[in-house]
Amino acid sequence: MSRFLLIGPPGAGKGTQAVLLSQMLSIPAISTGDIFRSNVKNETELGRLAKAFMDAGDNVPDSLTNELVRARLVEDDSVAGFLLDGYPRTVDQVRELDEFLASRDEALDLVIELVADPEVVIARLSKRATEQGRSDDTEAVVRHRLEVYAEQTEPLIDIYSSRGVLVKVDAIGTVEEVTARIADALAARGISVPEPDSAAG
Ligand code: B4P
Repeated sequence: MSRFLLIGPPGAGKGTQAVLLSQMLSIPAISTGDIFRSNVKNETELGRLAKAFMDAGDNVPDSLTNELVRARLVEDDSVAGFLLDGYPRTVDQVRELDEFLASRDEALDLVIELVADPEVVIARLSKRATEQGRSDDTEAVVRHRLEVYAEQTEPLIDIYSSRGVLVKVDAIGTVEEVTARIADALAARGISVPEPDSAAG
């Protein structure tokens, strides 16, 4: 079992936890947000197309997103497993991912939902705005991102829940506390997670 998805509202800690879990589980973390940000930074054609959507807090169109995830998932390091962070986040993206994984006789093993109160995530992202200056972390844009999450991504929770692969994890607490809760949730499903120190060695 090593095909995972981290899902949750903006600021719930997906990116933060994905980096830690990827090290602990020795699988790549694949973040569509990071891929888009790197394309924006490097001024590629994809970055040029994605930037306006990201700055407004809207999802980048599925036509741009699906293709890049497919390309990433066929890379050698993803064959044995992966941790998706922020993809899929629309019902169409679920369909696309299902089709792709089915073509390899695979499916997601576990979907980890990070549950966080909107006011907490707004506070976290406002802090990040002052630290990193991300253009989509202003309060107005964050509120819009939360609406987009509620409309377009929350329906995925029911989809994965009905498949019996969803686990909910409380994302309020320190980063270490949340990581420990995820590790417990994985352990409860028979997936052992080495301690960060032993995974690093
Ligand atoms: P993402 O990069 O996915 O942005 P995000 O939802 O804010 O998550 P992120 O990983 O950055 O933040 P995290 O919660 O870890 O997407 C950005 C944009 O890209 C989207 O709006 C969209 O335009 C586009 N996009 C991405 N994927 C797409 C897709 N599949 N389809 C269409 N469009 C797509 O952390 C937030 C902050 O909280 C951090 O500063 C962190 O330090 C802090 N934090 C984390 N855990 C904490 C804790 N326990 N306590 C205190 N602070 C914590």
